[in-house]
Amino acid sequence: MDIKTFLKNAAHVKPSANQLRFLQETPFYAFVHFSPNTYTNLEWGLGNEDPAIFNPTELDCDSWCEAFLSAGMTGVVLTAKHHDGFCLWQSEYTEHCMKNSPYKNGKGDIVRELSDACRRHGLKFGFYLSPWDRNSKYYGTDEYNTYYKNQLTELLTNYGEIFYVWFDGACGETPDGKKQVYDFEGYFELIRRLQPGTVFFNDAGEIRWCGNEGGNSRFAEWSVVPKELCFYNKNVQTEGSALEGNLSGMYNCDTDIGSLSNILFSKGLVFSPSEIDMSIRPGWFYHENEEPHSLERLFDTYLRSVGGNTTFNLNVPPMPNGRLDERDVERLKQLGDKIRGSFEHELSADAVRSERLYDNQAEYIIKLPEKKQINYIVLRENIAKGQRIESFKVYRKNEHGLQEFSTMGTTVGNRRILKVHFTTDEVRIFVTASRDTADMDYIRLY
Ligand code: FUL
Repeated sequence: MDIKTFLKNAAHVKPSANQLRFLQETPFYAFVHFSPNTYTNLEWGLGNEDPAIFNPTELDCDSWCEAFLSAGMTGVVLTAKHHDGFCLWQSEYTEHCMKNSPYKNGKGDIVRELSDACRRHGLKFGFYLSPWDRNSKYYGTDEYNTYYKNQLTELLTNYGEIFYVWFDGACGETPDGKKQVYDFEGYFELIRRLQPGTVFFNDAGEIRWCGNEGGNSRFAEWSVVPKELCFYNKNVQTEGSALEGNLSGMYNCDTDIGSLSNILFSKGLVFSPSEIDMSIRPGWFYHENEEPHSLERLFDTYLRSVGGNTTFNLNVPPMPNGRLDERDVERLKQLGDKIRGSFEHELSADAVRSERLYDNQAEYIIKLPEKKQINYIVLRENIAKGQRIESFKVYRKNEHGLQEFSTMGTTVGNRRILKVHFTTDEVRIFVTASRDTADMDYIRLY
């Protein structure tokens, strides 16, 4: 296929209805790591922990939800089972679960408590079910896949609508060296059947890992990526360019995934947006001696994730008593206040926008009725039709005429937030390169 056709096709790779809803409704959500690790001060439990240690005597999931809402989050993802294999619900398939915790005399069900609380607060609920299981006697054999699917079925059928299932890729060995071959295709097929509206996270999934756990973002983040990289996403929408190449050695930690120079060698393209996952503290689980990250760091990560064409999954680990640490609650509230405060005054509401569209370039002119100080520019492409913009420049009018601001912008996609600082009554966004005619959903000035 010639390059022009390839480019045109790449510009029309579209999200599924589930992905689009996910991106629009849950750009920012909470991760909750809670397991026997909370009581042993570990990050990776061994699987031989006594279920009796798990006893969150003051658990109050409503207060978790209030804290998440105060940050502006719209969903919650709970570690229903981490690598230690302990299940936070009443599983029929193992004794290593809430049945043997003193909490509520063995009748406790944290998945139930949290999913109910989420519904009461208008938050979406999803879960993490670790495929790596250091407790299960089946681990390392075919039977384990059946065990895992049984647990997946319990979670997908007993707790109402699930917006997201987070599949960790970790795959450890048993003490005698057995490694599990995960039947991911089978797991995803089960989700499709039992909860057709769910989106799944996996290194090679419908939502993919950004490649680090420190909140780092890419210079240019594309949701349209080689199918070789997201091979569990079956929604392949274009053929490859037929150029001789091999991208299968690429990994999602690579700094550049979706750029033209890479996708030109792909065998086909899929729509798989990335998620930034990080913890509010250094560890995923609660450790008393750790402090939450600074507001500046979290807000900056928010701008580069939600405002950098990825979603933001921010972990907030409960304490052994089942409550959130006051320091984290306070930080979440500060973060929410900062986000709300930054995007409170939309200055472009009464602006006049005009546009000049060329083949693969475009110019958007936003004229304000009077001069205003602008701190943020937020752009969104009409992502339902695909991701197209490769690069853009920002100009603002001042007494010297139109002046270019700052460095070149890269991708836009679902949302690009630019931090600026100038006073003007006219802003121009010049799309310098696009894979097809740009289709800007909105440009907002704050
Ligand atoms: C990793 C796990 O090993 C960590 O414990 C944590 O759950 C993180 C979100 O994913 O792969």
